[in-house]
Amino acid sequence: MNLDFLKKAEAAKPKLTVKTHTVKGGQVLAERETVVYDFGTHLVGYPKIWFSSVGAHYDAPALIKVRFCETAQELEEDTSSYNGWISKGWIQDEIIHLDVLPCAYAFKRRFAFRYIKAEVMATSPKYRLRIDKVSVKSVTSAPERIPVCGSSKREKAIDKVALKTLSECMQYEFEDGPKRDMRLWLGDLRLQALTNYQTYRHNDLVKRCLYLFAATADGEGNISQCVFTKPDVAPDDQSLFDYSLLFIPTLYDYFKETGDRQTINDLLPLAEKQIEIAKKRFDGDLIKDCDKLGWCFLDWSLDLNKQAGAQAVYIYAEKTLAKLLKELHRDASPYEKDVASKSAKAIEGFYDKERGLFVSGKQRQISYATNVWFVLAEVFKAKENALLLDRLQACKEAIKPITPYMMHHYVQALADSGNIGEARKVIGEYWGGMTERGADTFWELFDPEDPDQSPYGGKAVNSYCHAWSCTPAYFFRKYFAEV
Ligand code: RAM
Repeated sequence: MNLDFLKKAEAAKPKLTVKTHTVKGGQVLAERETVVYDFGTHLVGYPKIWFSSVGAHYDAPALIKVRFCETAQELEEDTSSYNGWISKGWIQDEIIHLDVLPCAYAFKRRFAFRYIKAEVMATSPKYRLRIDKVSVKSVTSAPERIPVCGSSKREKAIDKVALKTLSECMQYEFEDGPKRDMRLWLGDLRLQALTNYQTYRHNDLVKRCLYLFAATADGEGNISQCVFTKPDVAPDDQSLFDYSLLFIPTLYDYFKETGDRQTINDLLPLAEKQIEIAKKRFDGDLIKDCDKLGWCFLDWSLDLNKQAGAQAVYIYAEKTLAKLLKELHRDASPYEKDVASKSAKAIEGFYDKERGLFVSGKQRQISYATNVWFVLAEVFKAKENALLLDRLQACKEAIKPITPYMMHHYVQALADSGNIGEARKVIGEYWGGMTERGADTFWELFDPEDPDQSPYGGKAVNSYCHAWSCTPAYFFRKYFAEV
């Protein structure tokens, strides 16, 4: 652990703003009866419920099941049937005993929710349970309010939800999702930081997160995919090829925004290290494929082949590093040379001239992920890229994005290749698809063709307030000037 970097991260730790929200109770419930409280919007915080008994003196503990839901659909889900590959522990169901009545039960966990559903599992024939009041102390490190923008009702609704999504994920760190995983992930951080620069401008929080990744890099400079902060700061034991490389643009964007030379001087060597480490995955100038799920992320689609997309992310990151070095008046030529040879080899190895699209893996798979990253890497010029994206749109077999994370990159690719109109349309349709389904915050996954998607083997652990989906607030302010 680099203690100097850790110190700098801790010095930038924010204070949280706490707000109390209360809903009135008064409901009297017998066994097996339920009640739902709606707080009107998504909250991240610590709930408390006031209970009392009605009837004779209570003569047995009350047993209650309390469920916290980010969306109304979750209220009716059968969470007990979830058997996926990530922990059931994320499901926001609590079973509590009340031994003394009346009482105020304060939940120790922090929850992310709009709705609270309480179901009485047991009282006794002598008494019924009354819920007198429910309150929540919500927490965020985002400053109070940002005016909503957008030039239509739909855009305004999208922007409002995007701003809310980001502020809910702004805690002591930029969290990926306040329900799950409640921690700092590099790919998410990059998009949160971009949106933050256009909105809350809490730049010290970005700085803290950059130093947290840097402090926890291993002896060789491997940056982990995510960082734990409780009970102590610690890295995850895995890295993702693309996430580690995205440390470079995250640092570059931070520098462009703040001009903070000190942070750059501290972290630039680590940024350069990421290229050196990533290079080991290449055979000459072509990246080797790998069938291990999670060697490289790009998107949550489990069928996605990552080989070509990974090479594109490498080129993108190395180009950004070269740009940064030049701005600092340092020698970027070795990186520029490498970019040129890796780009030429990528065209030779992955570009299907007949189809006019990049393909990936032995199966020559076509996907949005692969092609979008080649557009972002600017392997071709903007005009050619615009045509490539047209062909991609027309290609029926292309694997589509299933996360707002990948969708963000698609919209960015459209904007970079000059098709602002289409970028805006995609935001309206995709993110609008979520607001029109009642989203208060944007979801981790959204596949309009399959709303029940989950890469985890069950929706019960899906997160419905997910950092990487907040970027319409960035696009609106950065690209759609008139809004
Ligand atoms: C999910 C996390 C996070 C993402 C990784 C790759 O489990 O929620 O948002 O960055 O996967």
